[in-house]
Amino acid sequence: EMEPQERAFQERINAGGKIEPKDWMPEGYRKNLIRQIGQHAHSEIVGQLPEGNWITRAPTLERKAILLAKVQDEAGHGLYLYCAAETLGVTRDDLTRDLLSGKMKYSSIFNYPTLTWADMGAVGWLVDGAAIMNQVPLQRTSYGPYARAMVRICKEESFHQRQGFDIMMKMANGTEAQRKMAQDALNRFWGPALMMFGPSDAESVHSAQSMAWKIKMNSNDELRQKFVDQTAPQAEYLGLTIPDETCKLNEETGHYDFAQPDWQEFFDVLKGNGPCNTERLEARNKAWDDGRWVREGLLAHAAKKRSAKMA
Ligand code: FAQ
Repeated sequence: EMEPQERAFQERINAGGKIEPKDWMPEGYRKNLIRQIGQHAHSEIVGQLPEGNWITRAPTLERKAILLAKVQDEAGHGLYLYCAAETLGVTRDDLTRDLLSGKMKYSSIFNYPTLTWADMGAVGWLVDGAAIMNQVPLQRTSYGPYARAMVRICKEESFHQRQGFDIMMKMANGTEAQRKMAQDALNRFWGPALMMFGPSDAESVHSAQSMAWKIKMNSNDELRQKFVDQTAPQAEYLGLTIPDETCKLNEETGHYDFAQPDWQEFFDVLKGNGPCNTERLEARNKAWDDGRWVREGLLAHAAKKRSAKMA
């Protein structure tokens, strides 16, 4: 039986109302949002690393400027999301500490290496493509600050997806070596991109409650299917082959059939055993340690200003 306060809260959500920071909310709602928004923010921050790896090696000045802008956008997304999480009573320092210690998760996808320039195409096309599929519905999520952060993030993600597809077009229609590189990138990123939507609905721990609270608007399997339906025709347009022989349009359902990714690999990556987990956490810890003098300098400057004002 729900308490009257909780019932009113649920009714407001059912009616499409927004919950704002100072409103009453169940502790579970607050905790679940901190978890999801925090992980989302960490994904944006760690997500800079695979592409940051190629900024110095982009093939032209134009490609370099575009990639640099895209990676900076991801940093910005992380910051809006940390701000959204802070409205729930955690600090950015708390969240950062839990990322750096490995206690909090970030998206599994960023634990895979980016081996060639074509990977910049595959990441933009598939990873940002999957991110948008998940984030467009989140613009209608019940928590106001999260929903509003999503509006701007989605605009930027659309540009990211387009720039990735543009790289894939160039590579797929380039020399034979370039076409092979594009196909190889698709082969490596297909499964991990499908994993971005989370485990199957049957295995998803949070989906039922998150959907009732509209923290999540769709189930993991629903969004994964939409992603395949959108992406399969794009692969065909590029003249590339999805590494799944069963991936075909099913005339009866109107959807593409597809094989499940390797879920054992997914759970291994979540446990910290993916190809780049250690490297990613080391890079973030090093950035935090190397930035200590900046934080200390800013704090010292603020303290000096405060005491000057008091004098
Ligand atoms: N990776 O019960 P569920 C981006 C965990 S886009 C790692 O189904 P939930 C943009 C899950 O946390 C990527 N962990 O979980 C970009 C839970 O563990 P916990 C970020 C995963 O939350 C592009 C457990 O498994 N986007 O960064 C993953 O209901 C290019 C059970 O799973 C978002 O975060 C995974 N793939 O559904 C940046 C979007 N999947 O916490 C740079 C918002 C599941 O109990 C370059 N988040 N887990 O220990 C969501 O929509 C949801 O959180 C899901 C997962 C759909 C990701």
